[in-house]
Amino acid sequence: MKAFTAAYLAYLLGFASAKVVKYEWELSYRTISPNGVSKRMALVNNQFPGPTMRASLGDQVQVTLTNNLPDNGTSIHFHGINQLGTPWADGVPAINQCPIPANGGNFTYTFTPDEAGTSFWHSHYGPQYPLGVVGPTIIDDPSEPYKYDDEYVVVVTDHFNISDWTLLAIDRTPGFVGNTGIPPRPPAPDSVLICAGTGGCNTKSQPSFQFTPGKTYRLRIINMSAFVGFHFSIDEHPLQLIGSDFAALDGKTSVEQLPIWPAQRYDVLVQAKTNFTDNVWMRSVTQNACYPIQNPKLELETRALVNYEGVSASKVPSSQPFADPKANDCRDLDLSQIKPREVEDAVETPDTTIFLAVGLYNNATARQIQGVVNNSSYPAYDVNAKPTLFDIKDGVDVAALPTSRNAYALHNGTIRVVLNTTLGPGAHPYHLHGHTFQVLGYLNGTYHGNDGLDLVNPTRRDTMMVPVNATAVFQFKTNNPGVQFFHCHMEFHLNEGLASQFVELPDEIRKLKIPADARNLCPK
Ligand SMILES: [Cu+2]
Repeated sequence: MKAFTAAYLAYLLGFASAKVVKYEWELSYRTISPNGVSKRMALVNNQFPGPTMRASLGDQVQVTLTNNLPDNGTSIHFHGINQLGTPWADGVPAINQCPIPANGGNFTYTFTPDEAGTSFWHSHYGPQYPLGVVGPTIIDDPSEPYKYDDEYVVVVTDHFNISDWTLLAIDRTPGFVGNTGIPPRPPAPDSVLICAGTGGCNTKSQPSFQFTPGKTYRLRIINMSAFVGFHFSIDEHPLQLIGSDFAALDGKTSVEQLPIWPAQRYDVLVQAKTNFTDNVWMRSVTQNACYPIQNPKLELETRALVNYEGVSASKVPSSQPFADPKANDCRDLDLSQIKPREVEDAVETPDTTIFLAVGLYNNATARQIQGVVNNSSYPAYDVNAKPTLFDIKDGVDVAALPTSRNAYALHNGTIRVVLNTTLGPGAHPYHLHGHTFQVLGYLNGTYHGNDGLDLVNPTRRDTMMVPVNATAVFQFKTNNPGVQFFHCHMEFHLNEGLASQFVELPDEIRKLKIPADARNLCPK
């Protein structure tokens, strides 16, 4: 899809100045209290959020992760990084890597980013990521189109007091709640947090972002939630949209309220006022109407301080929020508001169209909530299964994979996916690995070819909020041999089975040379 964009050309030309960027990360348990309640978390280098992985387009990144957990494997997925030519570094157990073993196992993720912007990395091993195995990713574009004076990483996330891995698995234990005939639900968040980047939530504190009058700030806003989405805003300061996920935007739209769903990122420019002698609130407001599971004790709004130079940080703002006409509608921004900077129209006639009906329901026989894709629930807890990538490389046909793997073969050409959520209640932040795709539309009715779709320079991103009772249509070109996980990014929905995988260009996968250290993670 991005094969001909300026960013990709810059990436190719950039090899002259490309660097090797190395990180040494260590995962271990540590007890911290991000919301004032003590919790044993799994942290990389003892930080929550974890270290920032930062590189430039064309750099080779080498992240060595040592797993010092005594009792669980792990894996890291660099969300949004396409892993072109390195599909074994995508970090999904049972899809494209075997877990890094407990008690000192290690693996070096080696890859070359091909898109710039803001993202994050996280464990893809069972429901491990809400335990803290998560941190920011920044990929710099040497020909960055936007000018700004300074930048901040702003992480918004939900937080759960439950600390034990098996308790997070509570909704996978078959049974009913009392005599209700309803299977157990996953826990609701206990808090929502704003964290000022790496280590920003190691202790409970109100984050503070410094503004100097007249300067322009780039905020890299990342939703690292396992479950909930937010409306983000800064009182009296509009947000100029310059990036959504790894797509640079045209910068023509400013918003007062920014809906941001799990795993989505927005880059915005904020103009600090001149002659301003006050502080204002930054707000992240939980969109609780989107979720059937709620905690009445959860404080829906969390705030951070925007502290103007020359004003005491202890001065409590009296600023008021913008009115919110879009409150709780559980939708992305209108697609017309997030147009990419580099124009690319959508192919009108895709080579392949895949129809997926997805949703959650109470399975009375299994006594579990199950997420299904075309009536098949994906076994996300099966972390030790042989990765599909290795099966395909070893000659297995896609058609011969177990049905529950929800595998679809993608061959050469333009792929259109029509994703329907009328099967069960709920809006789902759906993420595709390996591609920044074009979002052609969220339809209220049935899919009829190009009717109602936006084919003129449509939004590009890697995580879209598919509304309730809707049909999302998105499109991409196959160019990335590998096995691309496609799943709801609400961690519990993924673990309930709302996932499938695209085996992209299987004939090309068979020509890949998979490094021995990737193979060696698998049991002999
Ligand atoms: Cu979901």
